[in-house]
Formats: sequence, structure tokens, C-alpha cells
Amino acid sequence: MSTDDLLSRGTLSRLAPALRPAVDPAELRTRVVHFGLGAFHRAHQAVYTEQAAARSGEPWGITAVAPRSAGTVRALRDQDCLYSLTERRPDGHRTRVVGSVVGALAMGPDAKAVDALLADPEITVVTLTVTEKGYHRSASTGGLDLMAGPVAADLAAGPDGPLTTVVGRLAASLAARMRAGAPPLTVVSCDNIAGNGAVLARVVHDFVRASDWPDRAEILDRMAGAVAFPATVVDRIVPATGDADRATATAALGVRDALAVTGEPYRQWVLEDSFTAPRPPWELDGALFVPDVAPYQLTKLRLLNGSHSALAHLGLAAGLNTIAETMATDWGERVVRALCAEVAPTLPAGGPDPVAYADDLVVRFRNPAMRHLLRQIGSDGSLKITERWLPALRELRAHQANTSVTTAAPVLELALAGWVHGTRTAGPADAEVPSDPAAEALAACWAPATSPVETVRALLRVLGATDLADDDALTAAVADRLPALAAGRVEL
Ligand code: CS2
Repeated sequence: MSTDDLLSRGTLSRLAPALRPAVDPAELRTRVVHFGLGAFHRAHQAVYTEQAAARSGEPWGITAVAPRSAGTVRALRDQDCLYSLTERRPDGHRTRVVGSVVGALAMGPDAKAVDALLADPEITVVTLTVTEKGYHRSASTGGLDLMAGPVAADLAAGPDGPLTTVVGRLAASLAARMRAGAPPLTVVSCDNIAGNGAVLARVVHDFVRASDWPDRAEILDRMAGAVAFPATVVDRIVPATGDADRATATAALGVRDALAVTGEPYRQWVLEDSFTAPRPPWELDGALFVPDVAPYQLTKLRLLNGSHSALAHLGLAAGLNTIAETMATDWGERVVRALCAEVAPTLPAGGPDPVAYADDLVVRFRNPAMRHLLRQIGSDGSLKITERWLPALRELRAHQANTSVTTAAPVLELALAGWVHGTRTAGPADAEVPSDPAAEALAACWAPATSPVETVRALLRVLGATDLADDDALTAAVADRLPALAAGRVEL
């Protein structure tokens, strides 16, 4: 066997049994459509679905739709949709091929095929990993931002026009399904957003409502009974795949894998138990179905993702590159533990214990086998910190107003200063700094002769957080932190 050969169904039989998928992909049919073909999906939902199919004997296969990257679709098709996952453990790594993806489509060029799939009665589940910016939410209303360029273009596109937003595509395809009278279906947002199910339902409904479809009222009516949007919490640390990761996979497999992904051993999926249609029995692989995901969701968002973003923005200010590097400093672990302790009072009861959760985070973040770039986590900061830090910060400051405490959220303030510091150079053209859809507006807050406090205020306004921008004690506290960070010092 030669590493010039590509991973495919043809070369699969040459792999050692331990490296092969848990299912025979030839026996699966598309019953799940997934939007967002990134590494996270391949290392998370695709694995749960593969295990659910293997353990139940039910033919749950996934057709993955790439919103933009036609290149990934081609590469995946070249490999018969097979790819490998390498679990990176502190004591080594383990590679195997995942077999649950059975089709790949590019959302634009393959729009008709996507529509046909979503109208197919066999398809009863749609999942999404499109990141925060894929939802096109308005910072002020939380609903669909009808003024956003791509949304406005999709609304103006007409019935056969090309749609570029996932929200537009989903709304149009769901409308087609409703018109065809196909059975109910469940749409599962797997993005790191509080109340992700309700958020997705809202932007999809907003799109239908703002459309010029003559039957839009009827569509909305039918969707109310036939399309569920449960909330979910997804968890697995999956760094972007690098050349070294692809080389590791190829060495382990003996065939080339252009779509290899890597992830930590840990994974979790908690789902709101409100599906309206058949679904893969993900619980057979440890997924948890609960009536209310909020305690899990807020714990994960505010503690794990909140610490991740804090380490990313502070670490970048200190000139570091990876999460493991931040954990090797004298402040990394303290930031994680102190942030978890600070935020814990804002979490609803019924979720994991915050102290034990922080202990686990320290172990996961320290994993020396993982190379998780701060730049990746720091990207889209304007959207991420709005989810991860600001709601807790608001709650803590409101509580502080009723007490004699001088500062209720020193760690979040420090983290915010780290983010503020980085916005100075934010720009999509510069590959060395995290990218952000609001980069230009953020950089403009650093106009010459603007005082640090005014800059902090202006930045918070760009985030839509006018209440925090008007909080003088907060903006002063954040501005006070900037000189140390500018000197590369993280002082806790
Ligand atoms: C990270 C997440 O890139 C980021 O913003 O915080 O992708 C994180 O690794 C996952 O949510 C872990 O489940």
C-alpha cells in the first residue's frame, strides 16, 4: 500500500480493522442533512451518528452541505466522503476512519439537490454548525438582521435566485417541504449560542416573514406544527487541522487523507428532548436528552468557551500562540479557575458543579498533545464574547450595584481588556491576527486623540452593548488594564 493512494471506499479494505469505520458506509442512506462541513462536525455529530447507526443497525447517514467551500466538497467526494479522526491524548494518539458521511453538496451550485433532500420524507433531521456569524443576528434585536448585505440579497433573490446564507437556504428549503406536505422534521443548531434552538427558529421565521412569498403566512403556520428547533450543547475541542495533523493521519492509515481531523478524547452532546420526527439514537453513544438544556448550555458557554476566549485574547496580548502555552504561564490556570469562580453565581441550578468543571477544564486545556491556536479561538471575537462574557458581566454588575463590593467581575474585566487590546490591529487582511466580521468598525474606535475610556465605550457600542458602554466604572476599570497588557503583562 502506498501513501500516494487516497483514502476511499476502494482503499478501505486495505486498512487494519481497528482503523476502519464502525459502519459500512455502503449500508447507510442519507437521513440527516448537515450544514457546515468543518472539522467540528466531522469530529462531533458525525461520530455520534456513526456510533448510533452502528449500535442500532439503523441506516443513519449524513449528507453534508458546505455553505461556501466547494473545495472541501470536491475533496470529500474524491475520498467517497471518508475521512479520519485522530484523538490526541497526552500519552499519544489514535486514528480511525469515520463512515457516517455519505454525501457532500456545495450549497450554491447544488441548491436544487439540497432542496430535493429537504423535501424528501426520509430526511427527518437537519443539523447545523455554521458559527455565530452564520445566523446574521441583529445586535440590537437578536432577530435576523434584515439590513445585513447577504440577507438582503437573499431576500431579493426570488424563487430561483442563488442564496448565499444558510438561513435563507434553510428557510426556502423548509418552505418547499411544507408546500410538498412532507412529514415533520427537526432542525438542530449545534453552535455555541445560548438558546441556540430558539435563536435559529427566530432567524428562519424572520426570513420567511420578510420574504415576498405569497404563501408566507401559511408556511409559518405549517412550520409551527411540523418543524422543531431543539436547543443543544455540543462539546469537543477540535483545533483546525494543520499539515502535521494530515501527515500523522496519513502515516497511521497508510493512505493519504486530505480531510483528516483531530480532537481531544473528551466529547459531550446534550439535547433538548423535543424532536418532532425520527432521529438517530445518539443516546446509544452517550448523548444526553433532557427537558431543559439551559443549565448545561450556560455552564459550557460561560465557563469553557468563556475561559477559552479569555485565554485567547490575553495570550495573544502576551505574544503566545496556543492554549497549552497559556496554561504553561503563571497566570493561565489562575485565569481559568478565577473566571469560573467569578461567573458561577450567574449559572442556573441543575448544571454541572462549577468547581469540578473548572478542574476538568484545566486538564483539557493543558493537554500537551493538542495544538489549539489562540488566533482560531480569538477570531470573530465581537460575536463570541457577546455570548460568552457579556451576559454574565451584566448580571454580576447588576448584583454589584446592590452591594458594597467595588468590583464584582475583575476577571471578566481583565479578559475584556485583552479583547479591547487586540481590536487595535484587528483586520481580515492580516493573517497573524484573529479575523472578525466587525474588524473595520472595531479598529475605527482607536482613532487618534481618543482616550482609552472612550475607545472602550465605542468598542462596546459596536457590540450593541450600549448599557455596558454607559457603565463608567466598568469602562474605566477596563481602560486601566490596558497599559500592562500593551506591555505584554497579564496581571491577575
Ligand atoms: C472555541 C470552541 O474556537 C472557539 O471559539 O472556544 O470551538 C471550543 O473549542 C468548543 O466549543 C469546545 O466544545
